[in-house]
Parts: sequence; structure tokens; C-alpha cells
Amino acid sequence: MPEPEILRAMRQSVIDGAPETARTLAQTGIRGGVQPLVAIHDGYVPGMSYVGDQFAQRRMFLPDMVASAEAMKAAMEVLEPELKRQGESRPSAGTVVLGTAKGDIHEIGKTLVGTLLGANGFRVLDLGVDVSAERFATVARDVDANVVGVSALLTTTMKGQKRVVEFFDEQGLRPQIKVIIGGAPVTRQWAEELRCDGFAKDAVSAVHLVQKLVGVPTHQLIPKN
Ligand code: B1M
Repeated sequence: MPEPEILRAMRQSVIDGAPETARTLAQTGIRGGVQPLVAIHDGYVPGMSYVGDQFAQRRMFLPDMVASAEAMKAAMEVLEPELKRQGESRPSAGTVVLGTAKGDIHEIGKTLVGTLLGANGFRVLDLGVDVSAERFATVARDVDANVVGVSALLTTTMKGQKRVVEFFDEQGLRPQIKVIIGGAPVTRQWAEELRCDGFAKDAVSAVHLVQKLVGVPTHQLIPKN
């Protein structure tokens, strides 16, 4: 299947909420030489964005969004090991603790950020979703983290990011441990208001940001598209 066609089919599999089709297309794409990041960003993510827009306009509903997320996750199960495999030879660059803010269960973007960091030589501890500031701090201390990353997809849970920055300041964990934020509603302005150590709009910029914060060269970023 030519690349534009398979990317269109990937997008559609997410819109249809069809995990098996999404998984098969991911496998076919890899076999056909489609870069995993291209499949994610130009195939599956546009499908998620379409579903999100339809949901906002009340043309699709929560069960549709759940089904689409399942399709996206099925594709990621195929693509993530491939991303990791491409980064296997990278030297260890530092430790990152990652999670989604308290009250928020969106995990796909955060997991992608973790996968790309791992593929670029970072040790990543993914705490999952609905993570409190206290839990971020406990784990960051235990594993001697360089960076803590807090994702938020809801405007209401962005305050969880603020709480993490405040709590790390209260506990004297900054500036040794850097706190960064990201997620669809997060802006540079919000990051500046929080006085955190940085924000990234997508997974690739998140890797660049973390590399900059820990002082490793950014030119090694994989995969190259
Ligand atoms: Co939800 N949801 N959702 N949802 N959902 C959104 C976010 C929404 C924008 C849809 C809409 O209305 N248009 C809207 C939020 C509105 C707002 O507050 N601004 C919304 C809503 C309202 C809700 C519920 C409240 C719905 C309800 O119950 N009535 C509910 C909330 C549940 C909760 O968290 N408490 C809810 C639930 C869900 C599902 C469970 C059904 C499902 C999530 C499943 C899962 O993750 N396992 C879901 C989904 C799938 C979405 C959309 C459609 C897609 C999100 C996604 O996975 N995108 C989303 C609409 C949209 O985003 N267009 C929507 C793909 C992913 C790769 O992108 O997560 O943006 P993203 O990650 C990017 C960047 O943001 C960045 O890098 C990633 C890769 O490039 N990034 C970081 C992310 N984290 C980062 C961290 C970093 C750096 C960069 O550093 C630390």
C-alpha cells in the first residue's frame, strides 16, 4: 500500500474505533518501511484529533472516544517496541519520572513521550495516570530523578501541574530536580506562570527539552523522519 494511503487508513481505523484494523495497519506499515513516528503523527493522531473535534461538537460521544482510544492503543502496542528497538544502542542519559496529573486519565500522549525518551537513552519511570504531587515527589526522590514530567489533557487538571511545581518547591526538591509540563491545553504562558523548568508541545520537543535540561547533545534524537 503506498504511504499516503496507509496513513489515511490508519487515521480511519482510529475514527472507526477498530483496534484490530489499527494493529494490522501498524504491522503492515512497519513491514513496508513507514517510520513509527510518521505512522503515529501523520496517521493515528489525526484520527484522534478528528474524534476529539467531533466529540466537542456532540457528533460523537464518550463510547466513540473510548473505542478510538482502544484503536490508538492497539497500534501503539506495535509501534512502541519498534521505537524502543531503534534507540537500543543509546547510552544512559538521565532519569525521568513521568505521569498524568491528578484527576486526569488521558495516557496516550504521556506514554508516547515516555517511549521516545526511553528510545533516546533516558531511564523512564512512568507512574501512569491520576498521579498526585506527593507521589511524584516520593518516586523522584527514591530514584534520584533528573526531571519530572507532568502531562495534563484537561483544562481542569492543569492545576495538578501547578501543585507539583509548588510541592517540589515546598519540599526543596527544585532546582536539583527539574519539573516540565505538557499536554494539548498547555501553553508557554501557563508554563511561565507556573515558573516550571519548561514545557513541550509534542513528544519530539519533549525529548529535546529534557536533553537540554540534563545537558546532553540533542542531535541524537531518534527516529529521524
Ligand atoms: Co478526553 N478529552 N475526556 N478522553 N479526549 C479531550 C482531551 C478533549 C479535548 C476532547 C474535546 O472535548 N474536544 C476534552 C478536554 C476539554 C478540555 O478540558 N480542554 C476531553 C474531555 C472533556 C474528556 C472527559 C471529561 C469526557 C467526559 O467524561 N465527559 C473525560 C475525562 C476523563 C478524565 O481524565 N478524568 C475524557 C475521557 C477520555 C477517554 C478515557 C475516553 C479517552 C482517553 C483514553 C486514554 O488515554 N487511555 C479520551 C480521549 C482519547 C481524548 C482525545 C479524543 C484524544 C487524546 C489523545 O490521546 N490524543 C482528546 C481530544 C484531542 O486531544 N484532540 C480528548 C493523542 C495524543 C498522542 O496526543 O495526548 O495531546 P496528546 O499528547 C501529545 C501532546 O499533547 C504532547 O505530546 C503528545 C504527543 O505528541 N504531550 C506532552 C502530552 N503530554 C505531554 C507531557 C510533556 C510534554 C508533551 O511533558 C511532561
